[in-house]
Amino acid sequence: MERILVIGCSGQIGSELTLALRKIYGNENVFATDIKQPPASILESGPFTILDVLDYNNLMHFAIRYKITQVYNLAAVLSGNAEKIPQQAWEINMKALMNTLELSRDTDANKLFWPSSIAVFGPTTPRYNTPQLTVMEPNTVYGISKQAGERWGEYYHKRYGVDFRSLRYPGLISYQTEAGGGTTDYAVEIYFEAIKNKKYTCFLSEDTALPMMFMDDAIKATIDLMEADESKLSLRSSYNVGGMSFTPKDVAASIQKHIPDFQIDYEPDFRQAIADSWPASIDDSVARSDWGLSDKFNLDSMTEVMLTEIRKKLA
Ligand code: AKB
Repeated sequence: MERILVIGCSGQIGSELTLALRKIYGNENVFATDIKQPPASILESGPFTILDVLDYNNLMHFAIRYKITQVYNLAAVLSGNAEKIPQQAWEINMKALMNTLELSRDTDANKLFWPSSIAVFGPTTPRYNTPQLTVMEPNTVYGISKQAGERWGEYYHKRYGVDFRSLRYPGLISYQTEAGGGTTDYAVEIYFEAIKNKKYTCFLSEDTALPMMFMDDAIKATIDLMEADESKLSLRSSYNVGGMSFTPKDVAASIQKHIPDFQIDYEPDFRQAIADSWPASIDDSVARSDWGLSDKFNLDSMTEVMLTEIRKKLA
């Protein structure tokens, strides 16, 4: 019987992943935790505890007390916010990871999921169809922490047998919980603003292509990776996940198919330099052949779901 700890259940990924895990493993077996209150759907469907991943003693006592066997550690300061507080972001991102690696080594919570990101790549990386193995010289504090984290995960797997699994998420797009502090956030905000005000000022320039994925596909990929037979995993750093690739101009055109008078203008800020250092598209063939990564949504099918669901939510 699996007993799962989700750290960061109130965030963009956590709020949806927790519910998906509860459907599979049973509400009472998925322990949602965060330092802030989660949405009602999480509070009402199963256990929730305020827990700070940076407090190792508490974390360890929690895992032992509830006989945790798997951990999803989703706590992180994202790329845009991290550039405002580089030292703190480094400390938080690395300590959160190291505490869960130690937890997996010290207790029965041996299986650990930790999200990496396309931010591990940098300006010297091939920009199109970026391969799994390539030059990686990230120049953002978030990217440096994700790259170091991948190395630590692989190290704990080889040295201590921790069942570390990870995906390099592209920008994730969802209608449930808004993104917080990332460079790809525009691709979520644009849908909310299209419905609320029929206009959006984008903080990236119109031709900035980035890899993106609809949340349903990301949740499925995450659970598929965690459920994959160990023998199928040829790498224990982190798998490239491509999803789709589009620019702000492409999303605007996709929205205009449903809201013809939607308007967009562009005022690039400091996040433009971050986006310019990241890949435009990703080669995820290793994940596809190792454990069967597959995704369903393209830009137009995602736009349809986003607009329909946000309308319902705001009604
Ligand atoms: C961010 O923009 O910081 C994140 C990411 C791509 O990891 N969404």
